[in-house]
Amino acid sequence: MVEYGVAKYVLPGQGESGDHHLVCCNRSGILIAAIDGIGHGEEAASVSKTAAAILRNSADEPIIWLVERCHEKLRSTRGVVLSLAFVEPEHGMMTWLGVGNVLGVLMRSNPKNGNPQESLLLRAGVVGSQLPALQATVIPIEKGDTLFFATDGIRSDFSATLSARENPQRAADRILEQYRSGNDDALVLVTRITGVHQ
Ligand SMILES: [Mn+2]
Repeated sequence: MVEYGVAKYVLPGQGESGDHHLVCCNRSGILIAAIDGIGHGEEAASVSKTAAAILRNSADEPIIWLVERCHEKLRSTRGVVLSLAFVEPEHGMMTWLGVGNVLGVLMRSNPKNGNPQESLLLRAGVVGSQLPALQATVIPIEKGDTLFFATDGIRSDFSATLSARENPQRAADRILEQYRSGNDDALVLVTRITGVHQ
């Protein structure tokens, strides 16, 4: 139902990345997340892994509930910023939501109104310390539509070069190579919707 690729950059001198991703199937769809633990190094990695585990363990819940749950569980930590999407192939719908600055872009495989690109509305805040009012957006999706998530170790102008045709893993590798800032961990997650029942 989806095909995805991921590329990661770990800041030199750090043992592991503070950025994590999740692509996980549940009964009604696919939960997709990119998470950036505040700061970098081991502590950031541990917080973002905790967030990923919370999402995975409750993947059947609505995404607003999931973010609230992460917020409660991460209160004693430095927190994370994250973007989440829930794809429902059965209904041809995607719900997405972002807190902080993990950029989200959807590239349409078959743009009908001339604009192939939609951007995720991000709300300023940190999950675990400053949760904004949460509002998720629901948009229709079609086969071939491709979702890009990139943490802030990737320069935001990456969105000018996206295509719904490029192989997801190749796209993730290319974006990381061309747009990583080099002074932060970086993660690019590219997910293509390969099937929608309509
Ligand atoms: Mn970062």
